[in-house]
Amino acid sequence: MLIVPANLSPEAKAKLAKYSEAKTPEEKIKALEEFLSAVPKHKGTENIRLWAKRRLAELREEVEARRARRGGGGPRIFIERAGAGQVVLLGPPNSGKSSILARLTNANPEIAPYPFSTQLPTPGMLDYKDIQFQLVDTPPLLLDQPSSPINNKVIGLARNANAVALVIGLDEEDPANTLRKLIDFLAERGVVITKSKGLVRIKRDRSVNGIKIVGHGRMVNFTEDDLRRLLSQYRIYNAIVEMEGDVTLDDVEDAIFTTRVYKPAIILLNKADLPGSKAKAKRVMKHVPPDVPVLVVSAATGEGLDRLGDIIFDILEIIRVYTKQPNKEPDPDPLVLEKGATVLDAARRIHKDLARRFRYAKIWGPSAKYPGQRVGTDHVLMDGDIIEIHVS
Ligand SMILES: Nc1nc2c(ncn2[C@@H]2O[C@H](COP(=O)(O)OP(=O)(O)OP(=O)(O)O)[C@@H](O)[C@H]2O)c(=O)[nH]1
Ligand SMILES: [Mg+2]
Repeated sequence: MLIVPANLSPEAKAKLAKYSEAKTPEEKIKALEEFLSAVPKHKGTENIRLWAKRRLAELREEVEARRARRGGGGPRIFIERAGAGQVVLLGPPNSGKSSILARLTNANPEIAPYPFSTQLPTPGMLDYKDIQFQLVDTPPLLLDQPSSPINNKVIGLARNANAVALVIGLDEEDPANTLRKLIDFLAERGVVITKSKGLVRIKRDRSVNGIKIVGHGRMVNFTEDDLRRLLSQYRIYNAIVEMEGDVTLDDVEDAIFTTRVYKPAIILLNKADLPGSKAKAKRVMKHVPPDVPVLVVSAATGEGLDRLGDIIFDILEIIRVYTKQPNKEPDPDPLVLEKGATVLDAARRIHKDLARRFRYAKIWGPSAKYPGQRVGTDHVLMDGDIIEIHVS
């Protein structure tokens, strides 16, 4: 996590502000270089200097990659989403990401007893109760080489996904430590996997008069005045600040520099077939963030993996709603909607005209008081519902 030291000189803060205002990678590089030369070297500024250097490396990488692309194509690393949700498998080399994809889907990724066998992301579809989830195998994250260009690409994939699965091998000497490193690694790059942790998003917006606070966040040990004062130090005067969870002033300061995203996550402790792995898994459990589900699995035997679909369904917070025409059977392919979706959301999803011409809907299933209940647009749907929409 980036913590901007309170004793940073006004000059250094101004340079940082310049960085956060910069639009292009080239401008950002210039601002960061100036920032680094304006920060005195001592223990109190160590973290921010490290952050700035890492960010610089990433930006230079980005500029380099763009030049290379202009030079001529090259493989695309982005995987278009498909199915009811995209779940990206993340983890250190050799943890079994490719093996899990191969076990659960039709995909045929390369699997090898040595690290770095996967070079490009590979998607595969996992069948689950009338729907499918897209699993994406990725090249390994190099936790000990923070500025490796592979890392940035994999983080990009994670940011674009609906959820992430962290894959750790129980053959590791200290899997708990690897897991902790992986979670920190993601958090430092703006991918957070627990909701309880404060999430802040700052959207600069000149049309907003002053600082507008939105969301359900709880401000821990600071006031709105403190927030305004902090933002004004970075010359942010007009912005929407969105907060979720327990937010500290440090979280706000972080958000000025990195856009954080929350990704629902599951932890897969793989290679549970190996001797001694169960005891290791127990020790890892003690270090898992409380609201993140964990499965102890084996890609080799399939153990534990039968529960993966249920958990993905759960963390994505979605529901399946089956549509039907009057006097016909329901469509076997359900709509996939967010938990809490209403009849109006379903109508809009089917066709944009449908919402306008809507008269009433009939509902069968979990949300219906009785089969065929007649409801209006506000009716909240539940997983497994069947809906028949009547229009004028
Ligand atoms: N015993 C055992 N070995 C496994 C299991 N899953 C994977 N392996 C082995 O671990 C090695 C690495 O597996 P991969 O699936 O290639 O691992 P990966 O995470 O994709 O590796 P990279 O692509 O290098 O990041 C291979 O030798 C696999 O056969 C498992 O559940 N049990
Ligand atoms: Mg692999």
